[in-house]
This record gives sequence, structure tokens and C-alpha cells, in this order.
Amino acid sequence: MTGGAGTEGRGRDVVRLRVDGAPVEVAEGATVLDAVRAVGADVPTLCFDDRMAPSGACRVCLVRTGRGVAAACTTPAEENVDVWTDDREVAAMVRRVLELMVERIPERALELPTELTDVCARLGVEPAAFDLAGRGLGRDDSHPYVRLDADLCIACGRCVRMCDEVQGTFALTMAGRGADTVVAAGAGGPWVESACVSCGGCVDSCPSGALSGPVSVLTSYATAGTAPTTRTPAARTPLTRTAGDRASDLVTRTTCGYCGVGCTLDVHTRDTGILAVTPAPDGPVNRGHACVKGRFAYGFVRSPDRLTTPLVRRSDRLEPATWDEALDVVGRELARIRDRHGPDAIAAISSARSTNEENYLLQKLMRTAIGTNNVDNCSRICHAPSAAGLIASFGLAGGTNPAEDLDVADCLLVAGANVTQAHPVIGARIVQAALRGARLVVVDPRRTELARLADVHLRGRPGSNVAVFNGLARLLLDRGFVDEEFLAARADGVEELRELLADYPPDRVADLSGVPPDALAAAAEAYGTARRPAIVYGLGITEHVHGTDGVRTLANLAILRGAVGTPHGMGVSPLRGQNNVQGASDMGALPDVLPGYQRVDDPLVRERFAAAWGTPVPERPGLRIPEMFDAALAGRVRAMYVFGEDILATDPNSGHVRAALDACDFVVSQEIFPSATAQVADVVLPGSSFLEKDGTFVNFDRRFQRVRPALDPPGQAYTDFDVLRAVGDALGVDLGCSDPAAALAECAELTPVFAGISHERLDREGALHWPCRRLDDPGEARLYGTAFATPDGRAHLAARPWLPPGEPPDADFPYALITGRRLVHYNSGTMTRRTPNLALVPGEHLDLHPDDARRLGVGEGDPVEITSRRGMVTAPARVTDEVAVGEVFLTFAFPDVPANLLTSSEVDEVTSCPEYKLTAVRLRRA
Ligand SMILES: Nc1nc2c(c(=O)[nH]1)N[C@H]1C(S)=C(S)[C@@H](COP(=O)(O)OP(=O)(O)OC[C@H]3O[C@@H](n4cnc5c(=O)[nH]c(N)nc54)[C@H](O)[C@@H]3O)O[C@H]1N2
Ligand SMILES: Nc1nc2c(c(=O)[nH]1)N[C@H]1C(S)=C(S)[C@@H](COP(=O)(O)OP(=O)(O)OC[C@H]3O[C@@H](n4cnc5c(=O)[nH]c(N)nc54)[C@H](O)[C@@H]3O)O[C@H]1N2
Ligand SMILES: [Mo]
Repeated sequence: MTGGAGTEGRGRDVVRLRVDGAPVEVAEGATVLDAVRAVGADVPTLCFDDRMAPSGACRVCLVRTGRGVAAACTTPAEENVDVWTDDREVAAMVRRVLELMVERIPERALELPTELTDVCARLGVEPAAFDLAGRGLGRDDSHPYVRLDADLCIACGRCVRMCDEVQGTFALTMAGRGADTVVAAGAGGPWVESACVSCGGCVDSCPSGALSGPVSVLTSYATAGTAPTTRTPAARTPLTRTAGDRASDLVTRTTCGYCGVGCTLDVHTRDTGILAVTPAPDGPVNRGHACVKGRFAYGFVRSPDRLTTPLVRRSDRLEPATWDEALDVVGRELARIRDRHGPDAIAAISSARSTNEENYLLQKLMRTAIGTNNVDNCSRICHAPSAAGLIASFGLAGGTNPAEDLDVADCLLVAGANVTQAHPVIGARIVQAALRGARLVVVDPRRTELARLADVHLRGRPGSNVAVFNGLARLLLDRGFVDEEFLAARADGVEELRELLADYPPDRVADLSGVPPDALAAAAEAYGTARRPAIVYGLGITEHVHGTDGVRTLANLAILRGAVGTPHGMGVSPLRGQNNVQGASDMGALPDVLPGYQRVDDPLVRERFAAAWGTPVPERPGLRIPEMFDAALAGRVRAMYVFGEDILATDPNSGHVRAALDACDFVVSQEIFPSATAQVADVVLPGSSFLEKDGTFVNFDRRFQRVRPALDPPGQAYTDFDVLRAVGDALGVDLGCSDPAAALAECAELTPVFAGISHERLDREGALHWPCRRLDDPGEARLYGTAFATPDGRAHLAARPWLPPGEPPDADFPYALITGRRLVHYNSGTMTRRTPNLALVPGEHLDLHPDDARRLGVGEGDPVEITSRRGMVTAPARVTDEVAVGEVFLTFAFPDVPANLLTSSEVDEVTSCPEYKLTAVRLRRA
């Protein structure tokens, strides 16, 4: 007997059978439905969905086999059996099943394009079989995105399984009895009040239209691989837009522009609007899943607040201007400042929200048209310590393993990452892995959703990572959980580390961090005894004054266990934040490296770029973002070009950023919204969102994926690519690269690790991991299989001591403020606040422990004044033990609670990444 979908560990035996007379071979464990599909035949299905285990509930996929009538989706394919899909008697049975199903479904179901109406039409179920009136079970329209029309529910349970088996939220149940059984959220109250996280999985799994999004579109999750009808972007010369010829109802396949997971999305458009966005069934990372932002938060794209015309500051007001006027000012001012104060008086911040091609152009603009290396991107304030730490430990700046390895890991160490909220599709995969029995260790001062599910939660104080990781490393060594052979053959530094770790016995680690010795021991045991251990981590590791040490001491654990660069090693993966922060850095929007991390201080590298670009490449590394602000205040930087970053809202210590911008003679903001930063700029250039442009992003596991325009930019806005080329023209420089494909081709030619990547290849083959060195190189999803990329080919253990944080709480400012993310809003919130996500989370609140709330006399919802050494903000309290006593939490998504007025200018000693994760504050009921 065979059975179940999981074939892992089983032999690769095949089963041979016949479908409609045609012989077919399928893998052992496959179902009759798999065999039917393998010969290209088809049987109708309703409850079946490629994304989850079959349930056999609807009985619509009945087929005749040599052994009788069976549900194809749950019946194992057996050797030498005959299957017939076209049996008339079986068809009559299925018709009868459907008639019984729809006799309680109202006739209006026929108006919707659903799998149910499709199947009914195919099997000749008459409209008269439907009920005229329905059961009167009512609707639930409480949720902005998920609508329930209970009368249309056929009780197939597919949505419930989607919520359990893919999303892992367990928000839905089947409620009621007999013919009145329908889906319900939670205990059956209003949907919006349930645990639903709005991922949309239930909506696009519903075959009957009972659950729908704002608009219904039919996407099939039962036949992966449907080819979308992608619009070819109209070719454009800078600032002359060719009208795109767009048929109505197109589906454009693209990559999500929110976080770094890199979900493949299908954007359904009609005329100039988006009908819906659905996760692509065969998306390589998301496999038909998405989250509330990618799936639903696209309404910003036609917000009336979109910038649709350039703005130029005249007598202290930003006023609409023509492109000629605006570009004229930009060209004139930048040239004036460059010529009078030197090229290094100009600095640019590039956009991790924008494409690789646009980032390539901006760094080329700065290095050629201006002549400075003063270009950086928000990786600086996010995962720069990951790049530095991973390069030092292993050799390359990216994560070591692909997302799919999380599915086979048997222990997941999740450190400083709130994955279910910040990378929800990966978070859901981690939840599923834990439910399947993988051990889960969470290192986080807050009790996150994953911490609640974890086998071990190491709840240290913010800023204690290095102590905790050193403590774990010591236990791995003491208890013999290390791979001595790997260490001898492939790693360095074990003796120095062993010496340092003499200072990190569990008791001392407990003093330094607050993590109890028994929890530390349990974590060491889980990671230390796993056969396929994985580490994923986030900003809780990097955004500290010793962030790079945090990364390196975390990487130590994988090295000690030989869990990186080996077949059983599931590696070390930073969950990169922005959709294209990996790409912005890969493209050389960094002050010390050209594309592909080729160093500007290497004369051979500079020569190669100079030859291709026809102009010398400046030699001196440029300024990092925090240094740009300091230099502006010192009068050394006179102009800033801010591309797709809202630095006034998101960089730390906003008062300081504001003063720096004020000190500049000239500030350009290339934006899609009048962000806080745009409002203080001298010129605002309207760019375009990811839904309106052509190019590529690189996701957190180093995958290049295509971005394709589903819409034209609004009004007079242009793609950022076109705008940057036009700025080059305004400075009298032709940046070349006639279109995004040409830009990536130029980059690939100059950068060995991307040499095999092109738009054409991505269109043909789908995603490609870098390094990808030749056109026939499939790309390296897993790194370091033979050698590490360090100069000596070995992994380097780091012996780094725990050092105190930059701004620990003290008597005057006794609370530790942690800042970070929540599910529904995204960074500065410029986009998500302009969508119905606002109905889900309308404002910011301060998370505060019940004991602290009592001490401060603060009740739920009461306003709390939060004061740091730099400023004061007020937010209503949310009393919760998700935060520990003495610790509070805020995001930075709402302008009326500007968290970055509070944060400090303390930065990581190696990379200048800010200490966002720890600010000393005092609290008072307002
Ligand atoms: N919904 C949503 N998703 C997003 C974003 C968003 O704004 N909203 N932003 C995107 C971006 S740019 C990024 S970079 C990622 C960030 O994704 P994450 O890194 O997962 O997000 P954060 O919430 O900033 O921080 C993660 C965790 O670090 C913990 N932490 C704080 N201090 C410490 C410490 O000292 N040690 C340890 N071990 N943990 C600590 C916090 O409690 C928090 O739970 O998310 C991306 N995805
Ligand atoms: N207190 C605190 N502050 C933080 C953090 C924290 O944890 N705590 N995290 C930090 C981190 S990790 C990050 S990455 C930064 C993020 O900081 P930002 O990158 O400044 O944040 P976003 O909100 O993503 O801002 C992007 C801006 O670009 C615009 N935009 C979006 N797409 C496009 C596009 O395609 N073209 C153009 N031209 N503009 C576009 C948006 O309207 C928005 O104003 O915030 C940092 N700030
Ligand atoms: Mo980030």
C-alpha cells in the first residue's frame, strides 16, 4: 500500500498503470488524479487543491478503475490498474452528486465565474437544479477584503484546510449541521473580529464563490502552471511615453513589491484598473500563497494622493511644474554644486523598493555623471551587518540556502525575526514545519506568534544576542554537538573561540541576557542534535551597535555543527526586508562596492567599469547614510538625491535627519507619494510603483525574478528608470541602457556573479539564483558545497565578546523601547495606509506589559507619553504580555506616532546600521 503526498525518504519506485487505455508511469505514492493529469486527461474537481493534502470530500472527481468507482484525488495509483475518466455511468453519478450539492445553492451562484459553475456546465447540470432562493444563511461583509455569502457555501472544507495546512492560522471551521453546514471564522462572530490574518488563501481556494475578495477572479489552484497573458511593456524613450495597447482583462505575472520573500503574483487588470491580485499557483517561493499586503494592499496604486506631476519649490512652496522645468532645475543645481564644491558634495540614497535596473542606473549616474561613490541604500539601516558578517564568516553577502530548505529542516532556529508578520509566507511555512514536528527555537525578547509555538523560547533582553549565541556555542562544544571533521577540514578559528567561550558559562550568560540556563541548554540540545538544522534571522540581530557581531556569533553555530555548505546543512538565512534590498546592494548602490560587491578600491575593477562606462570611476569609497547626514550638517554634503526612501520617517533620530536636510542647498525626492521626505524636498520627481514597471528584483534567498508592468504610471509620472535616464540627460550624460533589459545586460557583462542572468532567460526559465556565471549555469541555490568563498576557502568562526548596547535603559530612561513591524502595515506606511488595510489597523499603539501598565496607571487604550533623550511621542496603550516587563514596542508606520523622533544615532561599529532595536525611554500616562 502506498499513500499520502509526502514521498520523502522513500525509494524512487514507479507505478505503471493505464488511463483511458494509455500507459503511464507515476512515482510511488502518487494518486489516480496524478496519473490522470500525467496523460493529459482531466477529471473535474472541487475540493482538490494542489497546495494541500487531498481530502476526497466533494466526490466530484470520481473515476472508474479496475477495482470499482473511486475518488481520483485520494485513491493511490496502483500497479497495473486501469482507470477510465470517460465512463458514462460515473459521469451520471457525478452529475447527481452535483445536483444534490446545488439544490440548496441559490441560482445567483451561476452569475459568478467559479469552479463550481464551470464544473456544472461541463457535466450538464441544468440551471434549474439550483435553488431559487437559497437557505437564507446571510452574509458577512465585516472584513474589508474577505466577504462571505453563506448561502453559496458547499461545505467542501477547502478554505478550512487552506487556513490550517498552508497558512497555519486555524481561524476557520465548518459550523452548523447537515445541509446548513457553512464555513465560519472563529466562533462564528463577525469575520473581521476573528483570528483571520487576511492572507486571502480561503478566498482563492473557495470553489463556489461563498468566499470572495473585493472582486472575484478565477484562478486555478488545481492545475499548476497556467500561463498568464503577460502584457509586453511598451518600449519607451525617456519621458516620451508610447501608449500601451492593452486589451481588457489581462493577467500580468510579476513579483510582489512589499517584502523580500519574493512572492510571484498574478495581477488581473481591466482597462486602467486592477481587478484583483492573486498568488501565482507555481510561484517558486510562494507556491500559490500570499499575505494581506501582496494579495490585497494594491489600492494605493490609484490613490488620489499619488504624485502625478513634478513639483518644484518656489518661494517656499512645492508647486506643480513641467518635466522640462523640473529636470532643468535638477540638472542645473546638481551641476552647480558638483562644479563648485566637488562631486563628493552630492550624495544619493537609492531605493530598495525599486528594481535592480533602476538601482544600477542610479549608482551609475552618481559614479559617472556626478563622479562620486556617495551612494547607499536602506540595506545600511537594515541588513548591512548581514552582508558584512556573512562575508566574513562564509565569503558572500547573501543567505546560504533557498527557502525550500526550511521545509526539510528538522530544527529551525529563528532569531530576532517576527516571521509570521514581516515575512508571512515564510512564516506560514515555518509554522507548518513545526506542526510536522520540526523543532522550533525562537530567540526574541518578545513573545511572537512563533515564540508561542516554539519548543524553546530564549527570551533575552534586547541587545543580548552575542552573549546568548556565545552561550549556545559553548554548550555545543561542551556537549560534543559539533562536527569535528567539518571543523578540521573546512573551518578556522575554533581554538580562539574555545578560549573566549571559557567566559560564557550558562550562569554568566543568564546574567548578561536574562535567558535562564535550562532554556539555553534546551536550545543547544535542539539545534545541537538536529540532523538538518536551519537558522533564519532578522533585524533583532542586525539593528544593534554590535549587529555584525550578532550575525557572526550566530553563524558560528552553523559552522560548529557543519550545518552550512553540507548536504544536511540548512544554513544561515537573513530574512532580507525590502522586496529588493538584496538587489539594491547587489547592483552596487553602496559606497564601497560596484555591482556584485566588486570593490571600488580595486584598480582592476575600476578599470573594467571605466572602460565600459567611458569615464573614470571614483576611487575613494563614499559616505554611508548616517555619514551623509553628518556631512550635510558639517557643510561637506550640499545636495541629496533621495530615491524611493522616506528617510525623514524611517532613519533614526528624525530631528537630526531633518537638520541635515535643512542644511543641504538642494534635495531631490523621487517618490510615488508626498512622503514626509518629499514634503521638504526642493524638487519632487514622480516615479512609479512596482505595479507599473519592468525589471527584476532579487529576493531574500538571492533569486532574480521578473517584475512586469500591469498598469501605466498615473498622470505625468514615469517609470523610475525613465526618470533616472532623464536626470542623466539633464546633467549632459547619456547613461546608455535603452531599457531595463539592456541595463541588466550591461550589469551582467561587468559582474561575473550575474553573468548568466538576463531578462530573456528569466522570462524563459523563471527565477535564477546568483551566483550565476554563464548562460548555461542554473544558478547556485545552495552555497559553498565545495568551498567557502572566503579568500582561503574556509569558514571563519568569530571569537567576539558580548559588549553592552549603545543606549541601555537607566534610572532616567528606565524602559527599553523596541521598534519593528506588525503584519498589516509596511515600513513608513505610505502605501498600506492608502489601502483598506487601514480599516484592519487604523493607527499605532504602544505595546506595554500588564505589570508596567498597572505601575503607570495606564489602561487599555489610554494615551502614553513616550520620551527619549531626543523627543517625545504619544500613543495609546495596548496592554499585552507579548512584551516583557520593562520593555515596550512600537512600529514606525504612522506619522502621528513618529517613532524615529525617539531613536538614537547609535550605530553598529562595523557597518553603521542603527540601533533601532533598543532606545531608552521613560513613560507617563498622558
Ligand atoms: N508587515 C510588514 N512586513 C515587513 C515590513 C513591514 O514594515 N511590515 N518591513 C520589511 C522590512 S524592510 C524588513 S527589514 C523586515 C524585518 O523583519 P523582522 O526582522 O522580522 O522585523 P522586526 O519586527 O523589525 O524585528 C524582528 C524581531 O526582532 C526582535 N528583537 C528586538 N531586539 C532583539 C534582540 O536584541 N535580540 C533578538 N534576538 N531579537 C530582538 C523584535 O522583538 C522583533 O520581534 O520586514 C519586512 N516585512
Ligand atoms: N524605528 C525604526 N525605524 C526603522 C526600522 C525599524 O525597525 N525601527 N527599520 C528600518 C528598515 S529595516 C528599513 S528597510 C527602513 C525602510 O525605510 P524606507 O525605505 O524609507 O521605508 P518605506 O516605507 O519602504 O519607504 C519607501 C518610500 O518609497 C516610496 N516608494 C515605494 N515604491 C517606490 C517605487 O517603486 N519608486 C519610488 N520612486 N518610490 C517608491 C514609498 O512611497 C515610500 O515613501 O526603515 C528603517 N526604519
Ligand atoms: Mo528593512
